[in-house]
Amino acid sequence: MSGSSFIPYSRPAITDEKVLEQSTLFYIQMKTRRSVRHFSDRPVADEVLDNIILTAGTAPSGAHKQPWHFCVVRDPETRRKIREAAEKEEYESYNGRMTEEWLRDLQPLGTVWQKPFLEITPALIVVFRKPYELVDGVKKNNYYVNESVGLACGFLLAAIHQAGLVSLTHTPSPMNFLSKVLNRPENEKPHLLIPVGHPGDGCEIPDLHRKSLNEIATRY
Ligand code: IYR
Repeated sequence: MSGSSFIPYSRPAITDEKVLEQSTLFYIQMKTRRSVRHFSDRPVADEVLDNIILTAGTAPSGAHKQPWHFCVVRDPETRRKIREAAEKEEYESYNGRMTEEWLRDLQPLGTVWQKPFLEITPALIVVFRKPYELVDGVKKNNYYVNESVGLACGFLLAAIHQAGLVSLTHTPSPMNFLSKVLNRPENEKPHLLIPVGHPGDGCEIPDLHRKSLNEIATRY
């Protein structure tokens, strides 16, 4: 017995011209995605966040283990705790833990240890990775967990952008405080903290440039 069962799969018939058009349109859409740090408090519906997370859950994963968990945090008191703990760590990072080179590299982004957006946005999505599952107290291994969760986060960011919203990939370091504040089980490790919402009035982003195709790709 192979233990597998297969079902037919195909995509709708499509011309080469349409493939080109769709790939172009998607690129045009995605290239306007930017990380923002200045959010408004305009609400976002639960259903929107559900769709975004469902999209992230369509990512491929090692042995299809789907080793991720997404926490949607709206509760003000929980967010106050997250901000307090994140800023405590970030203060230490910006004042001694990060190297001079690192701080210089961050200068164009204008980042600082203060993280008001953690309380301003309508929601935070905290992504956890699951190195293993706990089934009746027994550890079951997951595979390529970082790769899988990275892919899911990519899908998540694309879905946020496609919905017309903005986000930030925030990595307070270390971020084990998130396990505690959100009371997560021992087999979940915090991976990324993603504030989601609309840009604030007068929002500005650094004038960054993306590498050209030739810089990021080689044809053989
Ligand atoms: N985690 C810090 C510092 C930081 C690090 C990198 I690498 C960035 O691309 C941006 C920020 C912070 O969130 O401010």
